[in-house]
Amino acid sequence: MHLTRALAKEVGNDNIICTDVSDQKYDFPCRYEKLDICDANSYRKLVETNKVDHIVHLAGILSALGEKNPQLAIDVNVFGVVNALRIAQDNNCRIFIPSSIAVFGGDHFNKKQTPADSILQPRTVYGVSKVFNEMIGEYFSNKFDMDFRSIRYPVIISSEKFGFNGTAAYSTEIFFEILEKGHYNVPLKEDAALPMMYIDDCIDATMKFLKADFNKLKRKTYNLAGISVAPKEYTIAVQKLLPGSTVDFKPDFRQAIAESWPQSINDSESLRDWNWSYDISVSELAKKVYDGIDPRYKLGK
Ligand code: AKB
Repeated sequence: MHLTRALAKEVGNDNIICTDVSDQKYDFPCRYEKLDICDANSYRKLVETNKVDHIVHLAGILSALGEKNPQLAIDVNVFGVVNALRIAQDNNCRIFIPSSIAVFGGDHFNKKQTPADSILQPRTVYGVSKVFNEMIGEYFSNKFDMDFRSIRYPVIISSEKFGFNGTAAYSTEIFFEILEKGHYNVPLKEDAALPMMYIDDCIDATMKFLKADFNKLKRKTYNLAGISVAPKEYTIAVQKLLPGSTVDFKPDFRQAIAESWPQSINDSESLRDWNWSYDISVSELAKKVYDGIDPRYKLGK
């Protein structure tokens, strides 16, 4: 939704088609088409009929939902991406496919300031599928001379009340729960630090990356660091915004996922190749989330 609006502003409302697997749920400034990206024929027909020259393929099943339904994650994150790459190759399209810090995992990488060229041994089907996305995308790019590029996103936080299918979705869910009930049980341990970024800043980074000169990019996939945020620090910032609220830390299955990921990321190549840098405080991050929440949820606060 956020990137669609940014892309429409960049290329013009008439030069973008937004798709999703469900009926249209949001007001977009551009044409909307219902599309299941696992249906290769429909995907191909939409691209070829409209002479699409740039595919931004965001469809994906996130980590926590993927662990509940691995087959769906494989269908969407693996076979759906193969559909996109084949269609892009046949139609000379540029293609962007997002990756994630979830590609990191196992015991053989540095969890602090994790460099882009680390051993990738993800422990989730989401992470495995994202490693595949990066590798198959790079293969298509090198074999068929395609403009494929990808960003390993950190935890992206929005102010919208939906899904909460990500491992660190607590960062948004906490506000809605506290605004409704005054209390929130954080599904991670206090010290489960993860790299995080607010959605608006993520969109700024993505647009900057998409506009970067492909010939100046020395790699296909780039780290994006955000800032390292521990639940304890974040909940203190939230409680300052919502005085009188209470939180507990009650780790669930998502704790094991969070522990397998980096605590902080080194994204020096992104600064070097496409001039990206980002630094805000945890309090500023929490305030961005809170300020972006629909006022209807804050009545009486
Ligand atoms: C997820 O699914 O949890 C990921 C992430 C790194 O937040 N998008």
